[in-house]
Amino acid sequence: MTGVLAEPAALPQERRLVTGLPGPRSRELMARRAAAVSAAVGTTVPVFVERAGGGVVVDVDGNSLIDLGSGIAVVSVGNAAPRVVDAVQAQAAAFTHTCFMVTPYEGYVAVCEELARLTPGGHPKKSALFNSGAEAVENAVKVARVATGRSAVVVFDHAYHGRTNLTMALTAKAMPYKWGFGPFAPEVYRVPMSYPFRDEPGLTGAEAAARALALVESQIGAAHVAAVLVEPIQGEGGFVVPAPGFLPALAAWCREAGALFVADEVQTGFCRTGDWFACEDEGVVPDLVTTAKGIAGGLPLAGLTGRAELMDAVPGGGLGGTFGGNPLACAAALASIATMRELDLAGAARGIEGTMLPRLRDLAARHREVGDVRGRGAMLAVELVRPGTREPEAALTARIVRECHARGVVVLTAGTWGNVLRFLPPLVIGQDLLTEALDVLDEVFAAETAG
Ligand code: PLZ
Repeated sequence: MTGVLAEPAALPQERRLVTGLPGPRSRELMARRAAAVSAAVGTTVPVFVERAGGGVVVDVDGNSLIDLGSGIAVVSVGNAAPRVVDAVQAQAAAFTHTCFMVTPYEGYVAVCEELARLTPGGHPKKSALFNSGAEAVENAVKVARVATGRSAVVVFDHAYHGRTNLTMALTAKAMPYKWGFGPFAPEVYRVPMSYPFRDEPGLTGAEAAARALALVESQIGAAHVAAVLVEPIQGEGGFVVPAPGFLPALAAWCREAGALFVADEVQTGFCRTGDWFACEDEGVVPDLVTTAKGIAGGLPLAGLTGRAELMDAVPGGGLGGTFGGNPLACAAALASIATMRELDLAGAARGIEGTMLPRLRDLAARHREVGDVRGRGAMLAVELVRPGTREPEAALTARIVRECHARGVVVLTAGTWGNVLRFLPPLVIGQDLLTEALDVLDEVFAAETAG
């Protein structure tokens, strides 16, 4: 595994701190930010970026941080990946926008062809392109309702699907995503997720599915369900990996009930979990798949892909948007997908798991605050608890994250209780950087759990 092909040549792949973080220029910019940007928009790391590439983010003070976040699972091919840069530059010089609904262009079609090839299942598929994950999920619900003539949507505890009105309704966590923003869209029903660390020990995936589906049948009625919508591995919810058998059981129930099985692969898709899509791990074939994030190397693009007859059920003109499938974003997606193939980034994700998982398990063996280590590919997490319990340890999580940032490693949190440290390195990160980041994590754990 090497990141060489995908790094801008001039950007050294190293952790280098030349000021305290944030440095003086970042502090100045943070002050301007505070004056001009809504306080409602959060900041994970208070350093301003000047360049980024491979596995590092370089700030305006010249500090180089190791990136274990990928801008929330987006720059899987690396930041400013050479093929993406070339493709976007060429496209920008040719034309930047016509609106696909006004005068179409090939890039949009080519992305939809790739989505048909790459998403699970050999059936005829069609796609529509959008700007954000939330928009793709909204459109999945629109298609599911028209195609089935039903209205109910089933979602899960800890789910995250976006911040628009409908996707807030689909998202579980109130603070900060939904706080005060209601009323929310109706006909959304939440049932328990398979969450092995927190379920009763030994509960199988099939049993967890039966627990959820019993509620669906008694409280909605199978005949009213348009869609069961699930993240194959939950993202913002804390990298919750359902027990084996859970997703297949949901998909089987949907087939039986005439409901659509919708996989939200916005965070898990495009090689992140070691396959093109996380559903492949158990051979699950969704009726509809949503994609975004990693699809286009950092340009905003999202897709909804599904069985051709479902995607064609909506009347002409029923799906769209001014910017959806923007030509720059499509060029970036085609270049990103080519890069994923060329560098075998699914294999790279499995390699990252091979490096990280033993180290995280070793961390768990030394620190009883680590209650669970989980994830797949380059989507890994540790859940922190009060030793000997399953009580969430959000304060310790926040301290560890802050200290990792101070030492030049970008890590993110997740989880309903904010007690999950999640790791989403670019798939092109070099082995040395990854190992160094894990060393920093070890040091920080030792420092923050001492005494
Ligand atoms: N579905 C599974 O993970 C986005 C959100 C960050 P958008 N997750 C990151 C934040 O705090 O806003 C996400 C996801 C899954 C849908 C979405 C929504 O994707 O591109 O952010 O709209």
